[in-house]
Amino acid sequence: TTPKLPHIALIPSAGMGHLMPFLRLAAMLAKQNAIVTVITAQPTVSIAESDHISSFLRHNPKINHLELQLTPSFGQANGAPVDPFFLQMHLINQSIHLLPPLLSSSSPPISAIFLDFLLAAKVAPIAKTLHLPVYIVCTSSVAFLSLMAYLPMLVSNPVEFNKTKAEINIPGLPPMAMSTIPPVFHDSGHLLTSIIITNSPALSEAKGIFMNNFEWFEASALAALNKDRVIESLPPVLPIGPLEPYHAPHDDDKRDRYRSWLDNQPAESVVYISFGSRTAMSRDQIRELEKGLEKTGWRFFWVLKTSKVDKDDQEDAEHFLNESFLERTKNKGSVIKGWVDQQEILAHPAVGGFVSHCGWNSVMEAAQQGMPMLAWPQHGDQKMNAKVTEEAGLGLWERGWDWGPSGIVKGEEIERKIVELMTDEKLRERAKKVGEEARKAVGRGGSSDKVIREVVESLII
Ligand code: BUP
Repeated sequence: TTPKLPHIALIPSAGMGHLMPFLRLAAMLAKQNAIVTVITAQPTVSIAESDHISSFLRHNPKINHLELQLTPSFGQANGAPVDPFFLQMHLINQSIHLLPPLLSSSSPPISAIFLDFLLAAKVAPIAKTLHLPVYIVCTSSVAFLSLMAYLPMLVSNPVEFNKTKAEINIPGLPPMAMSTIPPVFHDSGHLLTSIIITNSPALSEAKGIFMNNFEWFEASALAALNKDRVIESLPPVLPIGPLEPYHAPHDDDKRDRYRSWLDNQPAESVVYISFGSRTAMSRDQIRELEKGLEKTGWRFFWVLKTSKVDKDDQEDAEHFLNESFLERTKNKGSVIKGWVDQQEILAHPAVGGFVSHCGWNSVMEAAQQGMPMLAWPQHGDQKMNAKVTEEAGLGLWERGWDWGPSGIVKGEEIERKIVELMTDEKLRERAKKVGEEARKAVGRGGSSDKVIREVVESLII
């Protein structure tokens, strides 16, 4: 009989940082002739998510789509407002009883599930009942995966895992500075913390853990995990990145305008600034960033966000910026509100540096382009990702920078660091080397390419 192509179900959790790598993986698997079904939660938190799902499906008509209908919720727990993305992660788990009928009615029958780490505990038992192999997709760095995998051990030892300690020790890894650990991890009642603690033990149920990463980039942390040094029961940790952007041509007026703006700038003359899809900037910090950018004299392309969820972020950039700043910089800079194609911007020859919050997808996109970064992390995994970025030689990281409750970074500081980002030739060289290694990994026969091919082949029946 002819071998049967595997039918893989992909299940992401909430937010663009989770959706994007899953869609990229879906496209990659389809290219290797796997049959692919993407299962997403409905409704999504952000417009960006629903827009990307529909445009992805339009341009990848062979990929199937199923929806998990969530029960509406009021976004409150114990009266306190909850981060809508964390709440969504929780709600997807609460609605997971809707998954088995979706899986069993798929045709041809599903042969494997690739699911988000944040769904592992609920989905692994379902997969077991259906005799389906499970691969977990981790959307962060290997360093952060280690921390999440070890978190149940940490929280069970409050004496050691104490905010006042300078660092923590995870077996097999260099000490981690407490300042890089998300403060909410000290509160096991916090929604994100409890989601992670619940899901970590289920990592061991999977056949492998995929990382949007490549061996060279985080080699020693990967080796530690794969030698059972962090925790014993982990399955192989498999770097398959940087995940390649999928084909989804998108032309609209806004895009045409910023593309042609970039086309008219000299090579490597533009600083690209973005803090990802979920991080809003305060008015005070916006003022300081304006000052810093203007003083550097470098050209800039700044994606401005002023609300956590895009639905609430409707005003134009002009509404938040100083009129005189806009007037003085009109030939030097561009400030955009709303979604841009980051992958395309990072690949543009005019862009020479990236000021980033260090969301993991952004780090991998910069790695792929060999783009020097200035890490300006805020919360979640970002500080740990910033450290990884610095250690790999891809970026600079000024540890004291914080906004929000802990303070504002002054314009002069920003100016100094951006000048360093744009003029440090050693950094540019190292970043180029990172880009070469990244492209080697995903090229035919490269380390990441080999891993994903082997997994798909192993699923052919
Ligand atoms: Br904003 C924005 N265009 O305008 P991260 C983001 N992206 O293409 P996250 C755009 O979304 P947190 C935009 O290239 C990346 O693939 C970007 O994921 C793309 O950060 C993705 O970088 C964003 O992991 O923030 O998830 O937005 O770290 O807070 O989860």
